[in-house]
Amino acid sequence: MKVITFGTFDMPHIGHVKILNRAKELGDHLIVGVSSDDLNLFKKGRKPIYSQDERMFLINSFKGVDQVFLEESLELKREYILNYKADILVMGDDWKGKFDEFSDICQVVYLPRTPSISTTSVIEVVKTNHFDQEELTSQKN
Ligand code: C2G
Repeated sequence: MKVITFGTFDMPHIGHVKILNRAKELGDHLIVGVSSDDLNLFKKGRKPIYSQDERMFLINSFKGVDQVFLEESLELKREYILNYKADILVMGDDWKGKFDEFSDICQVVYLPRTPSISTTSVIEVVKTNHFDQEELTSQKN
């Protein structure tokens, strides 16, 4: 069974690893569409911290991942599913209901998101810690 999933996977974290592992458990071949830098600019209004080449390289290095490709448009999901002959589409449940239209060509499964972790929250922690560090340094001087 071939499983396909999509995502930005910027600064990969435990939530990403968990959904990839759980997606792999549903079949024997895992294909990951990594969204392009331009698609993210359009989707989230900013480019990811890691470039698309770095993100594809990182995701391809994960044990359970068999194949990666660049997701260049949200409108091409049906074509990607058909081209890669996927039997199952897996997404986190923040996308619940959004891909039900593809249930005519594959099984659509939404898995629960890992709580309390996101790329955005990691960026915030890094920013805050940087600020604290600056405060500490200025207090010392
Ligand atoms: N995810 C998760 N738990 C988290 C964070 C993310 O399970 N704490 C899942 C998301 O639900 C998604 C996958 O990890 O299925 C990738 O998440 P993102 O990198 O945030 O990708 P996203 O921007 O949702 O892109 O075509 C769809 C898009 O490309 C999906």
